Amino acid sequence: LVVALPLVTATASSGSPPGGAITLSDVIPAVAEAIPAPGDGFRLTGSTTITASGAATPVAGLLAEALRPATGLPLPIIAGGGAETIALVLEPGHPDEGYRLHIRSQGVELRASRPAGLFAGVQTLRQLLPPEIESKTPRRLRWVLPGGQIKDHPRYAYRGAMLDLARHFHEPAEIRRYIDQISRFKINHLHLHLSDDQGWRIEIDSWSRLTEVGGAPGTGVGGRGGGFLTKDDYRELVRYAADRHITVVPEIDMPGHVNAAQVAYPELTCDGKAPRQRTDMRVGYSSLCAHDETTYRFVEDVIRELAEMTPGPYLHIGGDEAMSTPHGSYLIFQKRVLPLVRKYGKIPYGWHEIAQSPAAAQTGAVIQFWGQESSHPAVATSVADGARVVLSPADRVYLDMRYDLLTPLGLAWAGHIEVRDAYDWDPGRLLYGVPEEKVLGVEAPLWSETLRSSADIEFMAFPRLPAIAELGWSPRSTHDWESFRARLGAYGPRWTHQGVRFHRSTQIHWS
Ligand code: TNX
Repeated sequence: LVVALPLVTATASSGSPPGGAITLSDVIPAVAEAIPAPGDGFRLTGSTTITASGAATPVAGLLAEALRPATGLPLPIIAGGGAETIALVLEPGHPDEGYRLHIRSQGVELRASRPAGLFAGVQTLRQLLPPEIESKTPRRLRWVLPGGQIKDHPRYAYRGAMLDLARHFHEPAEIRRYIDQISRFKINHLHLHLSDDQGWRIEIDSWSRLTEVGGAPGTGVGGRGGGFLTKDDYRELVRYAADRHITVVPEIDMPGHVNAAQVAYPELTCDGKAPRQRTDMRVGYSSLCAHDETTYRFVEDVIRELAEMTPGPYLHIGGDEAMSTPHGSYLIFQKRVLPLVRKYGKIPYGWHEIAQSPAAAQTGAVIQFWGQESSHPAVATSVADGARVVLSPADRVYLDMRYDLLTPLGLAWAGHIEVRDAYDWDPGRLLYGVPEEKVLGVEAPLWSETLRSSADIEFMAFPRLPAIAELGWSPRSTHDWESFRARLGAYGPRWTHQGVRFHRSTQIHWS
């Protein structure tokens, strides 16, 4: 007998007062539905266990790893149930990545159809414990989860973050750190921008000078930094991300943004002459040659090798700012290259300029919209003909834009983006002619011209990334700036405990 639970839609919570009790709705991204049962909370103690078996076990491992340092509790993972346990249960009937969390004084049940749903539920559970749970050393505290039920699932299947490794290389350890942080907000795709005019950051066996030359020291903006991912580095990152239910989306940017490749291989230019190496921040000056078969030999080799090491469904071919590619050549190029992605089993993905090519719709491509306008006829036409869209409007979600005039890092060509600008828009209604059901999701790109360290990355991503994560995950009905800013303010101490140097936006009352 299946009894429908009397769940209510979460209403805007005003967040907890500093030091006040955490309630079931104090989560980022906002949960779809919650019914609190105050007074029926579950307390973690020395006898608490985590119950899991089969495919739920790795998620239980991550939960235990998250809770042990601050609580100092053993929290053993056991196969059979029992009293005082947090049970991770896999069972059919829940939406993709959705989960149910039921917290009672006798125990906790987290249910989902697949491990991704359990992982999402675990991120919720962590936020329901006091901020000190983020401490790396044991704290003496009452570790109580608030009682009640949560039923949650994502609004969009694709919730992404992009990191630019080309303008400044970021080491695998820095990428893993970012993966850890974005996974807390239920981001499920990490897009890596692996090549640009300055550098080439992924090893390709059949064209080895790409990284020998394009990944050499001094290939970052301003001649600083350098480096690249070996194939093993990349595979290891893919695995690390997958353990956190994040799919890696690799991007090779073309036909523009290819100066580094052309320095390594002058035959990739139309005149065969090697261009000079460039580490300035200008864009739009380089182009592959659409009329030369060498181009397609190169592109096919790169796509093949990249597809081979990428288990995820998407392969991003860039396509943006090809200002020195004549329009006709751009169309010829895309007509050849978009189907090549399909040939190697991947879904073609590109910046919205690819919408100019009928091949985008024909190949069922995903178009990443980065414009600032509310109407884009080429994108709307592509969508009507079969393409889907990921939304990255530059004036809302570009994490490399400054917050305000005083921001010490970042650029400002798409304006200043404060937390409220990042939060207050609706992906389902952004673009005329792009209906909600054609929106695959949202993505927050972080371009690295001005960013080098993890501290730089974190300062720009936090607290805006959680705003975009909420747009991607939470139902439209929960959208509420006052609720979001209260929950964000209460999140601040968690970052502080983690050692994340976030931007203390003056729009937020930080606790
Ligand atoms: C535009 S948006 C770019 C990048 C720059 C970025 C800086 C897009 C697809 N291309 O080449 O890094 O602006 O904000």
